[in-house]
Amino acid sequence: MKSNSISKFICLILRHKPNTIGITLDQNGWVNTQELLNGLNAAGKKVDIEQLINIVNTDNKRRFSFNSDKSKIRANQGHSIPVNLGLLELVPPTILYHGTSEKFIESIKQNGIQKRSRQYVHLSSNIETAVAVGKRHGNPIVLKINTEQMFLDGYKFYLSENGVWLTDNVPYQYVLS
Ligand code: HQG
Repeated sequence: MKSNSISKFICLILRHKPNTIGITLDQNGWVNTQELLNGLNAAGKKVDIEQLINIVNTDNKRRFSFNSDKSKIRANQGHSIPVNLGLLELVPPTILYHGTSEKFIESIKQNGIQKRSRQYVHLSSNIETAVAVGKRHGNPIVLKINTEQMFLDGYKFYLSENGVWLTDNVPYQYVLS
């Protein structure tokens, strides 16, 4: 199978639907690497350990991590199932960006930026990433967030292993433009 489509499928398994291939994640989001490979192959997604290592090493957003001996693997962020990633709470940059679509703006004005089906609201430190994220949903809009003020007001921020900033929700009053 092509690496790109297998990588997307692994993303689905490790973030949202592990039971599609009959596996479960532990409470920290890890699954035994061999179990993942067995499940993928049984589901007709042919992949071996070398390919999997290659996917983890070359993924453009570093979406996955192995543990130190590669006996376990997990997604670095983006989950819709509840897992505890042991994320470090950090002081955010003064400004972060959220990419969304034009069609969500009215609702965001009313309700703030919500995590929807995921565990957190995803924010990025650069505009280009936010544009790309927004494009996934339609006509992209980039919201500039006053994360400095949010932090001063007690909101918590986490940085994932692959550099995505995460928070629980962003009330609209913190959107600068
Ligand atoms: C929007 C990708 C209506 C929100 C990216 C977003 C990211 C609202 C959509 C990661 C709303 C949820 C996550 C409200 C928020 N009313 N719509 N009140 N509040 N929304 O896919 O942030 O490539 O769950 O703006 O890079 O787009 O998969 O979240 O448009 O980091 O690794 O509801 O996924 O990473 O969409 O993307 P999503 P997201 P990967």
